[in-house]
Amino acid sequence: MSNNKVSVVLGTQWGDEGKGKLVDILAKDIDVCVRCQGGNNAGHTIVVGGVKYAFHMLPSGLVNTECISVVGSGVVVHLPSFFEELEDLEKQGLDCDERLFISDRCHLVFDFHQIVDGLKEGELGRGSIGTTKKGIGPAYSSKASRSGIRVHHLYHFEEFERRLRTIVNARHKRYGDFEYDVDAELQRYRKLADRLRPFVIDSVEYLHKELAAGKRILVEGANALMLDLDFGTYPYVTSSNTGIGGVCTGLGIPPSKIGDVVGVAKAYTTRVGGGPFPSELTDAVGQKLRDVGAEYGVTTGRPRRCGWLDMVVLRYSNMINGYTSINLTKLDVLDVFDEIKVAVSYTINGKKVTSFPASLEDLETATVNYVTLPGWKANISKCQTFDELPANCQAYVRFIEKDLGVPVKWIGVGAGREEMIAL
Ligand code: 2SA
Ligand code: GDP
Ligand code: MG
Repeated sequence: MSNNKVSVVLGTQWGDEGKGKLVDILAKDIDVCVRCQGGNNAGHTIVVGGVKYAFHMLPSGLVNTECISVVGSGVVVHLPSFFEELEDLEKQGLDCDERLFISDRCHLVFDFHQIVDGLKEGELGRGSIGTTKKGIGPAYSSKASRSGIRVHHLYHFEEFERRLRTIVNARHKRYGDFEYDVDAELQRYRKLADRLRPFVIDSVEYLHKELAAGKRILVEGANALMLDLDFGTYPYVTSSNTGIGGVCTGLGIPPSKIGDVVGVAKAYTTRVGGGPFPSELTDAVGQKLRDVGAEYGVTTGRPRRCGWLDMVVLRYSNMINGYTSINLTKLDVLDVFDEIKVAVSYTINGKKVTSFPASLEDLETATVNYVTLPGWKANISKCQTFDELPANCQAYVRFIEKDLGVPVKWIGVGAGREEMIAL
């Protein structure tokens, strides 16, 4: 990871590629770990010495006790969850004292946003997005419509109260009479404001000063490119820019300060929630991927939809994010398959399509063109170098690398911190 430049870890597919694990590994060589978008909809799992840590809103860099962590201004924060997550980590023995900060520009997620998230999903019925119901979409809606409430408002409480009453009234007008006690909420937030005060910083000034001092900064992307508000499978997306653009807008860092951009790609594909997934397997093979890969949501416990690796998705994701290297993860999950398929193009209305289409209607009629590669039918979880991997496994990695034109620098062969091959 380079000095004077910000390094970035981003999800290349629909999330849950194993970003948290890579961030934790890189954290030993960095000074500051930052989240730039999303909220506690994310679920990043880290396994160290058999102990499992689940991160939702806080940066995964916290596992490394030398690392400072910052919740950047583009993140939407549900304060009660912020403190719950912190308490859970401290109960697991992580001392986070004086090494966790939050931007004064973060927008707040309130319980009413979470209620509205559920109501909106209910209105959509069968076409629902399948959100995590953490209030992420409604909070970013408040932000975009300029009625949001930011962390700094907590310290001008009259303004905070005025804004809260106004926004809750507006939501009642739109969604009718849901249960929400504004007076009790105000009392709760007075206390939360005091508790939060030591964590609050101007993150723009902080990060730029650290960069100028030669500190190494690592950005932990949450969710993934195919869930990006602009470039994902809209409307089946999250409500933030999960791609490289979200790093600049969510931190106040210019593109010229961005160095390495590591794309984390699962060796197959998963997705949680609704929306198109061209290489999805709804048969026994998909179930096998789910069982072997333990594909269940970290935040909601939902079973993840599973399918083969899709190079159309990865190439599209790379065009937008410009990966300088790839971390291929969960390659060990493919150990049990006789043969492995990889999607290389789609055919839509008789035409071969090699980039990811915008229209969900077109995607629905797409047939997926696969190539089939031989499996390796061997346990790779103990392999520590590329050379130790079986020949067919090496060929699978090289196939992806060649198709994408980006070097694979890390290969995940198990959930543990040490189960990662560096190339
Ligand atoms: P939201 O809640 O508004 O962001 O949901 C919108 C869509 O984004 C998807 N989404 C996710 N997809 C994968 N993993 C996520 N985090 C958790 C995890 C998910 C979980 O790590 O397992 O526990 O279920 C995540 N967060 C949001 C979501 O499924 C919707 O499709
Ligand atoms: P994130 O949201 O991208 O950080 O990923 P999640 O934590 O939601 O999901 C990835 C899951 O796979 C977690 O349970 C990880 O512990 C696990 N994992 C990460 N890398 C590997 C790997 O290389 N092999 C296996 N078997 N599991 C992995
Ligand atoms: Mg996850």
